[in-house]
Amino acid sequence: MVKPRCTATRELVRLDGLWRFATSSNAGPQPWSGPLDTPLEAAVPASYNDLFTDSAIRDHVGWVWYQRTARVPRGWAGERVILHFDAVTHEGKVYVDEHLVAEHIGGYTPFGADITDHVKAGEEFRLTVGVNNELTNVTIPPGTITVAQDGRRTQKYLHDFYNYAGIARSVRLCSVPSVHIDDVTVVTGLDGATGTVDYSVRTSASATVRVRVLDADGSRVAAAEGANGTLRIDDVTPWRPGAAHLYDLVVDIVDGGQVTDTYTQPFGVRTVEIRGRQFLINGEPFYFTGFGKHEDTPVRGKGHDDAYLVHDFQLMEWIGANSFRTSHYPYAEEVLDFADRHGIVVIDETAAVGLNLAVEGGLAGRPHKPTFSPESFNDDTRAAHAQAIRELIARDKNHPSVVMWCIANEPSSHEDGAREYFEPLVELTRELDPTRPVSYAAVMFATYKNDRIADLFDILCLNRYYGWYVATGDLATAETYMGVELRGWAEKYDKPILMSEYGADALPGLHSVWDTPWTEEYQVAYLEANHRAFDSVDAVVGEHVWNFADFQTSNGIHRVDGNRKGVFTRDRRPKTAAHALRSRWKLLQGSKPRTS
Ligand code: GCB
Repeated sequence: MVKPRCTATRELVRLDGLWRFATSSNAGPQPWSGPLDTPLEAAVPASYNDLFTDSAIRDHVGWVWYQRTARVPRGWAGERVILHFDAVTHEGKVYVDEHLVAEHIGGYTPFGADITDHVKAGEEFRLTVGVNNELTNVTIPPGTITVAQDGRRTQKYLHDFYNYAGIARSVRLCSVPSVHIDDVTVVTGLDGATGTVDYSVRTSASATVRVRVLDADGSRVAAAEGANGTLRIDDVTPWRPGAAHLYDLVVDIVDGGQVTDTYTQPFGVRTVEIRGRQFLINGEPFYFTGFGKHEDTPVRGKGHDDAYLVHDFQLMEWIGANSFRTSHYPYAEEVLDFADRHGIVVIDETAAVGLNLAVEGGLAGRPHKPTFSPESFNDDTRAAHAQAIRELIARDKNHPSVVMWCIANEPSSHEDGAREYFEPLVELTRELDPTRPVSYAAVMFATYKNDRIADLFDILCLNRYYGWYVATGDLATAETYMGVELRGWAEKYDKPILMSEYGADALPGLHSVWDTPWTEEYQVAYLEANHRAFDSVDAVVGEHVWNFADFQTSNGIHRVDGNRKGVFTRDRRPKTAAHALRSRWKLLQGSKPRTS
């Protein structure tokens, strides 16, 4: 499925705006069978949780219903009509009038439905969408539902961000010709000054395919006929971090001299490679500076917002960040398109966060149930995880900004069963995309001594909180621990190491002359101590601070209106640490600091 685009043969109608809304308790037994009888309206795109003042809606566990009417443009007679959802979190059921037209599980990847047989050009239809936020041991991410003593259903999950749900990204009605382009894949290489572009096009029926490559000024730089092939671009301008350059691959289906479908796929020419302990982009060593982020803003929750998109990228540029990780789920496609156009490097993550029963037990010092077992995370969990990987790569394979896949955050990789669980998933990822390195972000309980899966991956991504969860308030010890650990991983695995998380909470306005956790000064000193350790180890190829901005979590005694490890506040104001990071990163400019 290609991303919906308006082209000479395809049109789009956006269905964003206000939709009627009700939780299952107020929606009647068959909410799709007629107009939803409700006083509430919800914004799309947005998570629904923070829109209303009623905590019964915010904390609702189960189905909610959205409804609106839509009209098929009268000019679409004879075309296929497709409904496209960028994300319905976590499970969606779509009805056109009384007909169930799509079901999808997985809250951060797109899906569509061909509704041609249920609608007529020029006429209106009723569109009802059921959205379910339930997380179980076989969903990605996982969670559990319990029933409280008073009968309320409540949800627990193993990840540290609020379980926002709803229609968080755009909904579109699209027209496509009956014989159409279904999928386009582009893989690029560099051969001296020439760019190579291996392309492959899938069509809905057998058809004659023509392709051409246009440079940014519209000039044609290569062309070919056939559904697969290799194009060569002489004097290519590569896509580089900080200096994006995009070409367009224009794909046409031609029938009797007429173009019957046309689709434009932007791409950049660049290579990614791991050589020894280095991470190379276009053959040059790259040092990552940036953040683990979240899609999280006041009121909208995880709803995509172009204004925050622009502002967040401005702040990243201001601070000298050249990259970020889509922790802990695939972000809206608009974010990756923007990164492509602005030369920001992306580590693209699945929503497999929380495959770990050791974290809670470990922090409380309690024994825990085995993480990988038939009762907890089992073959069905792995099947859901495999599907999440397939959908992520299918959606994001053509983005030059995406330089690596991260298939899980903090799984219990030191436990029995971890290797059996992960080996087939790593194989699957490599099969689907042999061109990008594969990683996972390792939890602190998985050390270089006991981790069981690191050798399966291309690079070591470490989440470490020395000076915060460990050696709290003692930065000298934290620095020593960090250095020892880094040297341990580097010697054992001889692979590059990316610090994929390190960070300390800070409450803006809280100050101290001593090393006092939660103060702005402590956040700065914490980062400096960690940086000294990173700079002393050659294998470290980058640093992603946790987190770009404060974000909402479920309630907990370690959280003060959410997680406060942001370098920016939730409304994107800089804490003192932002200025300190800026001084360091503006000097680095994508190169490793030269020390010893
Ligand atoms: C982690 C997790 C991240 C949390 C963070 C924290 O290791 O990967 O999701 O938010 O720690 O602040 O505890």
